[in-house]
Amino acid sequence: QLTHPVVINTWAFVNSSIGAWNVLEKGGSSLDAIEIGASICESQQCDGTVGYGGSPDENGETTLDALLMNGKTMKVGAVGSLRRVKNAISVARHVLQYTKHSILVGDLATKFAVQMGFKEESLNTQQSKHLWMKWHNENNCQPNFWMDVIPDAKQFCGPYQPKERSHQKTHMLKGDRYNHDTIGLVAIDRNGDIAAGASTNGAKYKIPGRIGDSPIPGAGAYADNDVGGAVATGDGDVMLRFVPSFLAVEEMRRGATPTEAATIAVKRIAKFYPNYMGAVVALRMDGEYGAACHGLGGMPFPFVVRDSTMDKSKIVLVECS
Ligand code: SD4
Repeated sequence: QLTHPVVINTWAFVNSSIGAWNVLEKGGSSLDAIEIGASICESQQCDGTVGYGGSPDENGETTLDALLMNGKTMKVGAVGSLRRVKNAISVARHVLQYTKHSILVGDLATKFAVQMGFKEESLNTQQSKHLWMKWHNENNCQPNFWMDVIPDAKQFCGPYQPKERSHQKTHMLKGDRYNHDTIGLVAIDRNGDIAAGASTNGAKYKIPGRIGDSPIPGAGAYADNDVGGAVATGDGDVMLRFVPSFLAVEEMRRGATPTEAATIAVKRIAKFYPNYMGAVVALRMDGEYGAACHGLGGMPFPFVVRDSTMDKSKIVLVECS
């Protein structure tokens, strides 16, 4: 059955929408559209929170989380804490397509990626080094391995004792939306097949090894051809406990509109964590879409939509609870 393609994505990442739409318009699959859309954000380092060179961990390293889900086969491919490979969503695609597994993590995900032909290279940049250095300095740091890279590093001394793992405090700062900008996309192609996916470099100054919600099926993204799909963005440590993308899809299955479903998912989390920040975007198989958000410091949440009735990708703003 041929259908009208549509793609929605989190935040105002319009270039990803355009890339994904170009695939769908030519009759490409929703999986391809998600992969292309997310990889555009990865290479353009959207907001510094997707792709290489952003959100350094406590050791100063950027690592990547990504997930791709096929709503026709219910297959998933994901990578968590992927090191030294820039193309997280494409590695996730390889996990989905060429293995029987769903999630690979850390160095061994890197090894898999290299075996699949991906290039191994540092994900750190001058910008991520400076971000890390500033944070490290504010947290009473000592001379460290950046000394050869940043001569000023010599002046930062003292035993390095992270004060109450201070990334957690920064993470909750109201209005600090730049700590929370995962690209998440849901797309339906001409064959009526849905897919969803997400890609991020996670939370700044995280404990090395931490993964967020984005690579967890049902948390970062979820898709089911019978109903629709959803993606989530925000404070991943808290959000993943509620598998909000899965919840939004299940609410749509029970008859909720996409906006109602996203609202239910967002509010479920707020009941336990009133100070969290996050958003859920949902798409139903008939092309209807909606979103809801919580705690973005008074700012509305933007998401992008493109379907065949539009001549360009449209940014929609949602007021948060
Ligand atoms: C995480 N959810 O790792 C991600 C961060 C993010 O929009 O930006 N979400 O917690």
